[in-house]
Amino acid sequence: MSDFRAMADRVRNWERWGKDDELGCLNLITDEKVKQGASLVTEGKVFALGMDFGDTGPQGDLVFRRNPLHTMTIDGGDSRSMLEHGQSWDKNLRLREAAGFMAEDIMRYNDDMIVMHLQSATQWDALAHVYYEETMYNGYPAAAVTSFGASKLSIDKVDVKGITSRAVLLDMVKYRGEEMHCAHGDHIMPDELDEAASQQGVEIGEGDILVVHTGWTTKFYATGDKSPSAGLNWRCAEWLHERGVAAVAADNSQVEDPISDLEGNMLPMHMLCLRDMGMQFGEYWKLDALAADCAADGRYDFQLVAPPLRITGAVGSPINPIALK
Ligand code: UVW
Repeated sequence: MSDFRAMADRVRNWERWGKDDELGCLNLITDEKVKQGASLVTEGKVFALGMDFGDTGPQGDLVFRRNPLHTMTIDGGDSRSMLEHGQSWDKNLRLREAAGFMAEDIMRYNDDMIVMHLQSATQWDALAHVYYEETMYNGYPAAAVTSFGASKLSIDKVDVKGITSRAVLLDMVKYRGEEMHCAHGDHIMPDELDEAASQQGVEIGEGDILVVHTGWTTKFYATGDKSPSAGLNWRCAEWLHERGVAAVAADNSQVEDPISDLEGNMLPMHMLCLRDMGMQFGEYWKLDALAADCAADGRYDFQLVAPPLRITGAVGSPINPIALK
């Protein structure tokens, strides 16, 4: 744990962008960086990186996170049976009557709703998502998150940044020569990130978003297997800090390996990145088509557009990130 503590001290960004800052490393995305990202769109290729939100999603039988529950609140059956019973299904009935329209309207509609864990599939973790020793990023107290939501570091605070920038994909499946995914337990180490970048001929610069392909979603869609793949080892936190990465995303469940090699610290990279550095995590991104295209054209950088939903006080947001080349 002493190595972890020492690294936490080295990478901590508290007050780097002011004592009231709630954006963290997204501050590194400058106007120039946004323009650089946009300049990478040269071919009109679009990759939607979101998984499906529904009962075929990646959640297993953990009680604290389930796949979304989607239900219809009105459909054709309702309007037919309401009309049969002399009721109007028309939500604008009073307005139409006030406007003098008395004839039954021909318009019909369907509505639906969803009940979901915001972290159940493709998502951003907000900086309020994790903490240790009762303190979150920039020194905000953990008590700023209550059952009413997060009054600090919630996901709706970061929408001012887009979130869009130049992004770089590091394909660890290709680098390791795996057929489908990087096996769980074999943590991805910082020197492998360097070697993969150099093999791909790409550099990671300040303000870039790093996207890591571990093959987890490829395996999930091919086999239905929800067990983990490898993730980044927590020592990669300093690698991200040194390069000025603005945010990191992966196709696995937690970016980092779900079993760390640190006793008493289940998710050390979450602690270092989200809490000490102020770096958001993107999880469950669907990267197989993008990775295949990058391998085919040899270009591993692109524009990423991944805005969170403005869910007030939320500690995460479902998203459908878009990569453009
Ligand atoms: C935790 O499990 C705390 O976080 P996530 O899976 O959203 O990264």
